Amino acid sequence: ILEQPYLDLLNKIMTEGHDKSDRTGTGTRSYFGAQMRFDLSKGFPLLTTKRVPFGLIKSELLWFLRGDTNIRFLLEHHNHIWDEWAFKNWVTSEEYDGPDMTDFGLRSQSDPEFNKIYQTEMKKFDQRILDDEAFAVKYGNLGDVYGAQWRHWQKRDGGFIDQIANVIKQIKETPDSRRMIVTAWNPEDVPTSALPPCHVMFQFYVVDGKISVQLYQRSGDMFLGVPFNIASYALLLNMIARKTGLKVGEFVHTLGDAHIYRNHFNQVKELLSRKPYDSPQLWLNPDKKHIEDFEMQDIKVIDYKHHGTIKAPVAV
Ligand code: UFP
Repeated sequence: ILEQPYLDLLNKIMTEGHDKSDRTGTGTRSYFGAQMRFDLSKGFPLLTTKRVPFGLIKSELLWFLRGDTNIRFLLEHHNHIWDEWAFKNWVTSEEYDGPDMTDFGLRSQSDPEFNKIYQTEMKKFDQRILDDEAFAVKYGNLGDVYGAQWRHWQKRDGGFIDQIANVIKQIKETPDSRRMIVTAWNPEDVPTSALPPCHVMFQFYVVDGKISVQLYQRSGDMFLGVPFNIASYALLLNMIARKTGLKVGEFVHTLGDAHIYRNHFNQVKELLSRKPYDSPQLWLNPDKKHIEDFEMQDIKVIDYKHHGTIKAPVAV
């Protein structure tokens, strides 16, 4: 069972984790320094014990790989996972003159009346990003998020570094290298960033014609975030393998603070009571090779058999 390491880690956190307060005020049970290994030659680690929306994972990864940091591309693909961050730029700007949106994240969860107003404002915002290019340039851009760090890391001398292109070159030319790393963590930006990178860095490793990747994730919401993160890096590794002509090896997922929010405990119990299915397979269009050429329809999971969705509140 490909997702077994994930299920085992949930179990370990529930039984051995420490109850701990956190930034969001929700409270978590947390375990520090955990590792899951997924052998990607066996299948694609999209969870089967609940439905994970793969379309969102695809469009987000394509967005990162394009070096795009504007939510417009995501909205064009009906992906709303980064909306709040751009919305915050807008509602805290001089130009915004709509209803008061102070603390919209918390209030939208606790106040149903406010939530309606918030949803309406968010819809208007999204539509304007799609319809009005100048508005999108101004308020849709998230600045230093993964797309920027991966593909155009700003240098002090004014130039930039394309870490993805560099690492692909290394994999091809010096596959034994122990320096094949992409990093997103920039200590200079952290104090001013709304969401410092969760996926801090990843490293590639090549042996016997197979390529593996290890991710260091500083903080993982095990129920909501981590299933996305697993699928995203598994997809990335498959694309890099395609590009470099190697077979896929393992995805090694290392976590710093691996936590389950207190208001996800019941959902976790439900998930752990379910019997996993065989994992799906990933299909990449055989005519595509370059990472930049992939589009949504070039990436599919096949034979994805899964249990139903389990809803859980997002901690903000
Ligand atoms: N989180 C994830 N995966 C991600 C992401 C966020 O699990 O890809 F962007 C979760 C981890 C944590 C919260 O629960 O979001 C971020 O909060 P903090 O910065 O305080 O760690």
